[in-house]
Amino acid sequence: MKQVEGTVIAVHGPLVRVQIGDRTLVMASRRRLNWVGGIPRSARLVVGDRVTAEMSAEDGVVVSVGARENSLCRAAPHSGRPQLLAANVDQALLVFASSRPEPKRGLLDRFLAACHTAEIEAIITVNKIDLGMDEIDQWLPIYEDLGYEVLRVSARTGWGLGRVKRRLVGKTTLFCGPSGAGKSSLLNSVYPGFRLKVGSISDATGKGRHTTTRAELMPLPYGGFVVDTPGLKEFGVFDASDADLALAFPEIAAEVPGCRFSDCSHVHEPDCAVRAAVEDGIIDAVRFASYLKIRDQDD
Ligand SMILES: Nc1nc2c(ncn2[C@@H]2O[C@H](COP(=O)(O)OP(=O)(O)OP(=O)(O)O)[C@@H](O)[C@H]2O)c(=O)[nH]1
Ligand SMILES: [Mg+2]
Ligand SMILES: [Zn+2]
Repeated sequence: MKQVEGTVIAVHGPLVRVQIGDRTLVMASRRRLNWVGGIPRSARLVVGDRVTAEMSAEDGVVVSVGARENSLCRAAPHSGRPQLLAANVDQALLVFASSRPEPKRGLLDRFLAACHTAEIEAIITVNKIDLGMDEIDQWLPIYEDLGYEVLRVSARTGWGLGRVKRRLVGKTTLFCGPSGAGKSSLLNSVYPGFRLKVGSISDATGKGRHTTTRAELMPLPYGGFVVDTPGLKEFGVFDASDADLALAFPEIAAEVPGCRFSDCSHVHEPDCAVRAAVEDGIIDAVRFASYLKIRDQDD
């Protein structure tokens, strides 16, 4: 039997769509998959997985999965359990709207921490700047000062799209962020050939309508791949010890060596350099609150 290699570009329940060379095939997978890198905690195929399939005539069945270089999880909407978004991505674009829906800094901080622990480069993208930038400019510079790359764009007017396109060439980029932020709109502006479905913003809640329902990996005409994903409400940071989580906040990590106790929790101990830095305004109080919230929720 002939074996071929491919990449999972979409998951439809028990079936996956696999890109093999320049064609795609929907196939099932063998019940006992061979996980080359060892069985991962989330042993279900996701977009970005590199697979080997056995072909018979026109049908294929996935038999093995390559070791994942990285993967990014979100917290599942109801259970809160880790749910993989995608595997083997080079970078992640977190798309927020400047307004409608209102950006949530807690979600941004979680996303940045999750990318850090997954060792995936994060790029903050603020879309809809045609609706105004005054509010976001009150806090966005905090992130620029921390060294994060920030792109300000408008899918509607095309402002800033050139920079986005240049950042995508030759890479596999995950687009994620809340519903209605304009991930699919941005992808359509980057390459109109995608023709992705775009939703509206509810007048009642100011939120998106969860228009994109599954992650999909798509090739860019000028090289590289993008993954559009459904809007997420919660972003989990899993498998990070308290010390690792502090490392995911670079400004906190920088102060930790100054704490009197090496296992300082930065909550109640005397001579805590982290809390002192928060009080002095060296660490932004919202960022510190995000850190504490993640630490207390994601045990
Ligand atoms: N004013 C303005 N509206 C935009 C912009 N980009 C997208 N929108 C609007 O925002 C709404 C949501 O856009 P989508 O692209 O569907 O958002 P999404 O992030 O893909 O949402 P989900 O698929 O639900 O996760 C649509 O009504 C778009 O027309 C922009 O740059 N400016
Ligand atoms: Mg969408
Ligand atoms: Zn401390």
